[in-house]
Amino acid sequence: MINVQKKLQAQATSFEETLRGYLPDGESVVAQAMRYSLADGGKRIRPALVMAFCALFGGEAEKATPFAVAIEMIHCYSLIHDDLPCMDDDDYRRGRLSCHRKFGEQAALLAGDALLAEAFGVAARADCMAAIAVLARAAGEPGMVGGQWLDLSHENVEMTRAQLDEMNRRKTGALIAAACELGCLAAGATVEQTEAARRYAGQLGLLFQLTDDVLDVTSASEQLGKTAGKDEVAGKNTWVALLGLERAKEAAQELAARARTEIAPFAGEDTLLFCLPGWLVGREY
Ligand code: GRG
Repeated sequence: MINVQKKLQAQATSFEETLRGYLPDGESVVAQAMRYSLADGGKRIRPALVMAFCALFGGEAEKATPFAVAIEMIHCYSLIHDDLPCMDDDDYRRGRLSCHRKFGEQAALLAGDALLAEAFGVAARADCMAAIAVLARAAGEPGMVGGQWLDLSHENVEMTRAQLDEMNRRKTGALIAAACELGCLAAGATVEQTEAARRYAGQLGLLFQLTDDVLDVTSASEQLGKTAGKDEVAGKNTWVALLGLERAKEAAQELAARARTEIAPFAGEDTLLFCLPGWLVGREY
């Protein structure tokens, strides 16, 4: 069994080295806010997925790098906007002040917008139109933005399990699925390989949000680096609200098992892709 946490941390350190070459170098407050939100912290799971799928299917790391950077830029933009007062309104992110608390709402909104634009510029360097389409769909209304709207528009309105799945598949799962698919594109994976990656990503995306919901209830703010216990206060639809804590934890095990089953024909038991679902079930941050 590999040590997933150690591997993710080592990959995050190496990715942050790469990311330095892509940071905006402007002096404006917006550029400072972009650097602040991109530069430090974060588990960097989405770039790790891009690189892992590229390697799994025999691609070269250099081909996947622009996609890894682009997807992390989109993720960081989403965190900036998610923390704004008109969204989920949080003062902390990754253990420090959220972007708008540090730089003001106007600069934070624009930093998020600029990161989204920059992400497409970086991805375009790989000269792959299919990748641009994957990113656009995952980030936009069919994906993350649409999922965020379902979340915000259903505060204090109870969802069914199907609606909860749909929200999570779009809000959190779409970007995770795009990361896996971009790795496949960078490697020139076959249709069969790409379809397996999509099925794995489908389980992983749901699992990722499920464990995020559990941590909101079970962890302290210091551990999470953001304010804990907010979901219930805000009347959010979460796995914990729908199933209760214990059943939610069981569902996490089920999703992890399904993700492993999907990837097992391609990735050995000592790989990050095989071990990541199990690590997510027990993650502490
Ligand atoms: C377009 C105005 C406007 C807003 C959009 C897109 C959006 C706002 C919000 C995105 C939804 C969102 C933030 C979903 C949560 C996904 C999630 C679990 C994030 C945490 O990801 P981690 O744990 O974070 O990977 P780190 O800090 O490790 O990178």
